[in-house]
Amino acid sequence: MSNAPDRAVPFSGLTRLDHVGIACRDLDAAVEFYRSTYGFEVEHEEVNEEQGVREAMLRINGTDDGGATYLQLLEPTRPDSPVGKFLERNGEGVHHIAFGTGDVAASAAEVGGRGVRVLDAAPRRGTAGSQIVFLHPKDCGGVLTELVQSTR
Ligand code: MC0
Repeated sequence: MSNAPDRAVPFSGLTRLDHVGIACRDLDAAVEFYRSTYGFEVEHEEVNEEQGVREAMLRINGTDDGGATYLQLLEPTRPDSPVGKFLERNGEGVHHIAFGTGDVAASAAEVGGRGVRVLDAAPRRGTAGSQIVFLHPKDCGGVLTELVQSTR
């Protein structure tokens, strides 16, 4: 079977898995688990008050398009944030996946044009100065999905 894109489907501009976001209650403990169990190191850490998270990016590998793939560990800064509510309902675990693109506004418009609800009217600031939009999990098979234009 060929992996070539089906050109009957308009190109979304998505080129890689940028990261998997994991909700945790204690960021330092989660970082230590991934470091001591797998040897993954933190490349970047920050607080994003708009999103209500303290987060750490652990680089897993580089990719052909010059980007990279990460685990993103997310600790809520307040209980009424998306990650805070997720933890309350589900406990710790996978919170979202994020696909990388060179043009997040164009990719969001493409995907939105196919009937998927885009949760952000304009891209917001994500990790390390990236531009991000979220897609509604109910339109994505139950998976909260982020599109990210990374600066890395
Ligand atoms: C909620 N739902 C999820 C979900 N969060 N389903 C799958 N994965 C998730 N992470 C489901 C709930 O179970 C519920 O289903 C329904 O969606 C409504 O959830 P809710 O929490 O009661 O309602 P809302 O509408 O207030 O919030 C859900 C929504 C929100 C996805 C719209 O969390 C949101 O806007 N998220 C995007 C922003 C975000 O997550 N930021 C944190 C990461 P039922 O069946 O019970 O109705 S920030 C980040 O990651 C940045 C730093 C970065 O990457 O750089």
